[in-house]
Amino acid sequence: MIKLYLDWISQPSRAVKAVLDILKVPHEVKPLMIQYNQHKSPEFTAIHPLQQLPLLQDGDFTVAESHNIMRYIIKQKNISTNLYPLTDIRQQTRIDQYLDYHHTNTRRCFHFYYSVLIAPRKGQKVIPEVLEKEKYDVEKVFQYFENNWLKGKNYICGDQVTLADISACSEMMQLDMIKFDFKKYPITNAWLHKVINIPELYQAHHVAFKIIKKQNPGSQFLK
Ligand SMILES: N[C@@H](CCC(=O)N[C@@H](CS)C(=O)NCC(=O)O)C(=O)O
Repeated sequence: MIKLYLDWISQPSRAVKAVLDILKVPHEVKPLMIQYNQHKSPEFTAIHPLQQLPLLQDGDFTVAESHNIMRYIIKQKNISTNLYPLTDIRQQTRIDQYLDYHHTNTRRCFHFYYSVLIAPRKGQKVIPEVLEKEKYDVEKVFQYFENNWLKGKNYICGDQVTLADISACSEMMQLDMIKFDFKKYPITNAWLHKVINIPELYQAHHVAFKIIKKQNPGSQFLK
């Protein structure tokens, strides 16, 4: 049985979990909590020296990096899905284009969330200029979604939900914990509602929503 190591608070972990559930791939969840350094245990380090989540183990084969894990599952099991259509090279390339962009752009949401919510809790000093820059970077990503990725389209890569939407939505939802004003970006906000309401993705956010409920009880995404 495939094993998926994850932390429910981790954005890429939630995205992979949702994809496995959407595709109905049997797997066993191995939850680890980064806040308690469980990903740094000797046992986990032996499997994944980079000590990062998510991680997938398929027998004796270990697969790291969320986007890589998603594509591995689809290719390895030869699954026919609009999430990443194996027979349409152009659509695959569009999806990969977003997934590559994600790491150095959308992922910046994490840095801003961390500085606002986590760093102060850990007693780490947040430099105001750095925070300002992180906020600016996130706003730039949202502007790019509004004016490019989602312009005139239902989803990032066209009319169908793909891995791109799942990964992006999971990352952006973290900002709901710090009361980010999504409504400033109406196209992106409407798209976020569509994507997060995919039942498997909503379910993968069950722990995230507990935090959102506490930090941002007025959240538009709570049910
Ligand atoms: N590019 C990686 C990012 C993985 C990543 O940054 N995971 C974080 C949690 S969201 C982690 O494991 N952090 C623990 C650490 O770096 O100590 C992916 O997409 O899987």
